[in-house]
Amino acid sequence: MTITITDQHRNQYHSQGYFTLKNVVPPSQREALIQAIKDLMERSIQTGQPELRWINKDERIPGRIGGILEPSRLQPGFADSLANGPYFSVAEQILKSPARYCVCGILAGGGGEKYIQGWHRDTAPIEGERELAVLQRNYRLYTQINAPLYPDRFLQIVPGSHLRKSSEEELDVLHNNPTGDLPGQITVELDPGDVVFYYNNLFHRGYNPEGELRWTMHHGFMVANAPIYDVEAGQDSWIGQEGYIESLPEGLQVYVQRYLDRCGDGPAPKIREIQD
Ligand SMILES: O=C(O)CCC(=O)C(=O)O
Repeated sequence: MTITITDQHRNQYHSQGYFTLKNVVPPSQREALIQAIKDLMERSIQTGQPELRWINKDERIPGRIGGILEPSRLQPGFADSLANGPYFSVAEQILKSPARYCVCGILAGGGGEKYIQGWHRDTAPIEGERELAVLQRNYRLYTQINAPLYPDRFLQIVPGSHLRKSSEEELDVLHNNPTGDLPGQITVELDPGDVVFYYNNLFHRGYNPEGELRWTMHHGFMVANAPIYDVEAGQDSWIGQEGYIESLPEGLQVYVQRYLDRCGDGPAPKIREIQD
């Protein structure tokens, strides 16, 4: 599916650090994903593989699931949704560059299990002399999405906090009460079919204090020619297996191949640092 983003989307992403596309994942794709998650759970229960973290196994309530393209967790529905959905092509428009696979997973929760993250930037320091330089460098390299299969009111963000140093007030909360409120915070309201694209160094957190049902796809995209950073390194151990890339739908192969093409021998640079 190809979606062309508008100047309004670009401007909002630049000034606020995110935008939402409403109703862009059709019901058929969402149903296929729900079935894929159910199949994965049954496989895990029947064979013991893959091991999943369960909130309640009897009620089939899984915890967060990472690495959904790894052979042990891969379901055709996961790969098809990435091949046919709007994710990579919109990420490329945001990054103004060819993109590559970086990470893919599912923010799963429910069963009353509380999920309250501390406020954070994923891949930048919250203070210090390199804070701004890392924020600016990584802004050009990476973007990510949440795409819910059920209504999702669990991502909180501070719009506009992504390309500036943390304020004194923010640092006070982060150091002394990291699960407290931040000035200007909002909840991103998503319904099935919606996708939020956001820069992961926007101050954000997952916040689901009642442990309500959540199955939300969560994927990250890197500029194709960026080095393989520490946070995504090592995935060539399965992407590089003979026949793996060819087993994926054609529309996904190129993005995963680009990951492999960037793998080298040296140590992966640290994404939270600027190398001198
Ligand atoms: O739960 C969410 O929506 C955000 C997840 C997140 O920020 C993280 O895992 O770093």
